[in-house]
Amino acid sequence: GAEPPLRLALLCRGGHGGSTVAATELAAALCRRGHRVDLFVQEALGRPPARPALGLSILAVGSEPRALVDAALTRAGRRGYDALHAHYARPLAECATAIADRSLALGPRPRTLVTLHGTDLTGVLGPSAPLGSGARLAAALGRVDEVTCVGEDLASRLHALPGERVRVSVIHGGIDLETWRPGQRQEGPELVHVSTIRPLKRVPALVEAFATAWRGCARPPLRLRIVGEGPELELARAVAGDRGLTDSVIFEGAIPATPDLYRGARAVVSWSREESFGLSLLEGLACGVPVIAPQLGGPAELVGTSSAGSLVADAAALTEAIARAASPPSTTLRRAARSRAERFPIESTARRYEELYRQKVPL
Ligand code: GMT
Repeated sequence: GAEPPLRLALLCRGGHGGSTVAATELAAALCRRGHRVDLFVQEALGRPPARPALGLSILAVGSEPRALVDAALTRAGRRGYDALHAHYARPLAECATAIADRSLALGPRPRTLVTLHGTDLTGVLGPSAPLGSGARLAAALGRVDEVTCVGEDLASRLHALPGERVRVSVIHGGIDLETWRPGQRQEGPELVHVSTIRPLKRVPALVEAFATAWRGCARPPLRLRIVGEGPELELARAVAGDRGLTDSVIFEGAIPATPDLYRGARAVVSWSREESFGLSLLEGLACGVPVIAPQLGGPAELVGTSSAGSLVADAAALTEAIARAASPPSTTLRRAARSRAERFPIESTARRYEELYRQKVPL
């Protein structure tokens, strides 16, 4: 017969980061499948779920891990959770383990899962990471039932962690294809960039490439619309000012991205130094917008061998791709973008996680 609905707790950081958007949209998709989900956020959500979802509760608990654990145990009550799913490894993996340990008094131990989204793994690898942080991450991952990654490339980096090899499944991120779809074209030709404007997003260099593409041109034929806030916002703004592009590079601040932001854009563009998935690129593709992105990790997995975008290896190739965007994409290209996005429905992502939530804990 039909399996009973699950009672789930998803834990995420809150704010505007991609891991939080991914957790929120997964929570909403799980509710549409009939489950009840409590989404615990450390800070307020930057953006609500794209569609309201019955059975979804969002609980802001602050940044203190202990407060999150206590709030989840109170909320769990006698019935307890079937599974606890942390989005972003630390400290949320430890929180999930602590909640599961302390739930034992109530009944069966809930399943524990951690999804690695990117910098939660890559930020602790390599010489610039604080000493011992890789070991702490490995220990945290060693204590949960399942570890998943949002992309193949990210998963391939796990072997660099110290200690025993961590078993991992790749479950790509997904998108609500009902909400994110092509529609009325927006006014004026433009490129769209959405990010948290941190150094790894290389936004000043993106503005520089945009300036180089139109050097010597009195008025660029395209605008570059930048959505987001972060530590390199002022630097990016200064580059635009220095290059005389204050009218052509538009900084929107941290407004929530919507389908209307992308619709009709010439391309959605990223120049990240690393990107394990690339949710905003996928939002653009789903709206029928081709991507211009670095030839690495998530963007390469999203575009695959399709013609849905230009994957560029260096700043010169980025500049060329931006210059080519002066002509509008063909209908064939817009269709290729949409059909590539259709490989990543959030329902499939939710189904894969549901299988992991239901697996029995080995005795
Ligand atoms: O990209 C960000 O600024 C936020 C970051 C996060 O961890 O919240 O995003 C990561 O997770 C997203 C959702 O899975 C992915 O789309 C991003 O590619 C990934 N960021 C990086 O790998 C740098």
